[in-house]
Order: sequence, then structure tokens, then C-alpha cells
Amino acid sequence: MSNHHETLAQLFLDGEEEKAFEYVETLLIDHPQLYLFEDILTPAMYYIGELWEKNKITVADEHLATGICDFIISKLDTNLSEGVNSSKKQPKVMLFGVEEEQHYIGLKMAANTFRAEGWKVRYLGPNLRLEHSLSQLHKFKPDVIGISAALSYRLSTLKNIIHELAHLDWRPTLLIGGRMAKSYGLSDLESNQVIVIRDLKHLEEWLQEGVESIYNETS
Ligand code: B12
Repeated sequence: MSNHHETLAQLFLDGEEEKAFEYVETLLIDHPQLYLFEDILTPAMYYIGELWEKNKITVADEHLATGICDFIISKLDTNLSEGVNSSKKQPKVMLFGVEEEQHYIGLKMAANTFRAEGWKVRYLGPNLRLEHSLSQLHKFKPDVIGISAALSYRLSTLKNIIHELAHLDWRPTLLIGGRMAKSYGLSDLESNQVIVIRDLKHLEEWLQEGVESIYNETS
């Protein structure tokens, strides 16, 4: 098995952001961006989590690694927005992390994945209170709302958000992602309006197959 993620994690911990980006660019010669996100950057961050759990790195190291991972995702996003053809009618997605949730790297990758597929994206970051997300939602009226939650004790907040957003009058599709979706499945939250997304490969599948009705409505 490749240990690209460990090499990359070490570059993060050494604070080598330019070298880390060069490493990523080399991987992108032979692999799609989805592979980079799902199979390299995500395992690199999980590996950072293991080192942290074992007390081999400090919280400051973890923050440094997150900062460099974020830098890479942002840099890839800039390359992307230059290439996207915005002349055709685009479906819209808004993404945010639930109140008090600080973990946002996966959410940002999801935003980038939507952009790569030509969607109009509003990425609002983590830790957004429902009242604030609602004000932006009413302005933007997205076809899809992507919500992220990592920690298990966010479940009641998540349920509350789903309940509120499912009643929006234009009936957006709600995609639930994040570590909670990955670890706990959350299938009891699903309905014809709410879809739990395990990871970015699952998101990509949904973007390819499950999304036709949204494209039809916006064209
Ligand atoms: C970096 C990190 C932090 C950083 C967060 C930086 C940031 N701004 O994101 C800081 C230091 C702030 C932090 C804080 C905490 N953390 Co932390 N953290 C991590 C770490 C190491 C990496 C997180 C990460 O970036 N993962 C990489 C991303 C890409 O993975 P992901 O989120 O799972 O996303 C994937 C999917 O879920 C999906 N996805 C995610 N969101 C969305 C959204 C949509 C719409 C879609 C479609 C898909 C999608 O896409 C990704 C690719 O598949 C993890 C370890 C781990 N295993 O994840 C611990 C971890 C999540 N943290 C943990 C804990 C306990 C905490 C704290 C409670 C610690 C504390 N005592 O203060 C706090 C809580 C802060 C808070 N209020 O939210 C635990 C959680 C354990 C648990 N039982 O839930 C973990 C697992 C570490 C551990 N092994 O113990 N953390």
C-alpha cells in the first residue's frame, strides 16, 4: 500500500507548505483530484489524528497541519475556478458546518468537488448558527444544502437543522456529510429529501447519477 499520505503528513508537520503542494502536484499528474482528496489528504489528516491521540504531536502541530492542508485545497480551488465554464446554467449549492463544529477540511473538499462539477457554490465554513444559515439560504435559494458534522454529540443539532431546512418552501435537497456520517451511517435521518453522504466518492456518484432532476429543473 502507498504511504503517500504519511509523507504528506510529515511535510505538513514540518511546515513545508510549498514542498507539500509540489508533492500534491506530482500526484495529480497520474491521478484525479478526487483520489488526492479521498485517498491522500483525508488519510494524511486521519494519520495526524492518530499521532495526536498517541501524544506524538501537539495541538499546535495539528493546527499547522490543518493550515497547510487548507492552503493546498484553496490553491487547487483557484486553479479550478480559472477553468470552469460558467456560461451554462449552473445548479446551486450552499455548504456549512453545524454550530460549534470546528472541523471543516472535509466540507471544504466537498465545496471544491461541487465547483469541479460546474456548480455555483457558496461555502460558509464551519460553526454556523441556524439563524445565520437561514438568512443566507433565503437570499441564495440553493438547490442543494451540504451540511457537515464531525462529533457524535452534534446529533441533536443536526436533527434540528434537518427539521428546519426540510420545510423551506423551495424544497432543497439536503446532503449530510462529515465524520458522523462516515462513522455512524445515520440512515434513520434519510428521506426522499435528505441524503447521507459517506465520503467524496459517494458524493461524486451522487453528482453523476442522483442529480439529474436538479439539472432538469434549473435548465
Ligand atoms: C484537525 C483536527 C482538529 C482541528 C480542526 C481543524 C479544522 N478547522 O478543521 C482542531 C484542533 C480544531 C480539532 C478540535 C477538536 N477535535 Co479534532 N480532529 C482533527 C483531525 C486530526 C483531522 C480532521 C480532518 O481534517 N479530517 C480530514 C477530513 C477530510 O475528514 P472528514 O472530516 O471525515 O471528511 C471526509 C468526509 O466526512 C466527507 N465530508 C466531510 N464533510 C462533508 C460535508 C459534505 C456536505 C459532504 C458531502 C462530505 C463531507 O469528506 C471528507 C472526505 O471523505 C481528526 C482526526 C480524524 N480522524 O478525522 C480529529 C478528531 C475529529 N477530533 C476529535 C476531537 C475529540 C476534537 C476535540 C473535541 C478535541 C478537544 N478536546 O478540544 C475538538 C473539538 C472542536 C470542535 N468544537 O469542533 C476526535 C473526534 C472523536 C470523536 N469521538 O468524535 C478526532 C477523531 C481525533 C481523535 N482520534 O480522537 N480537531
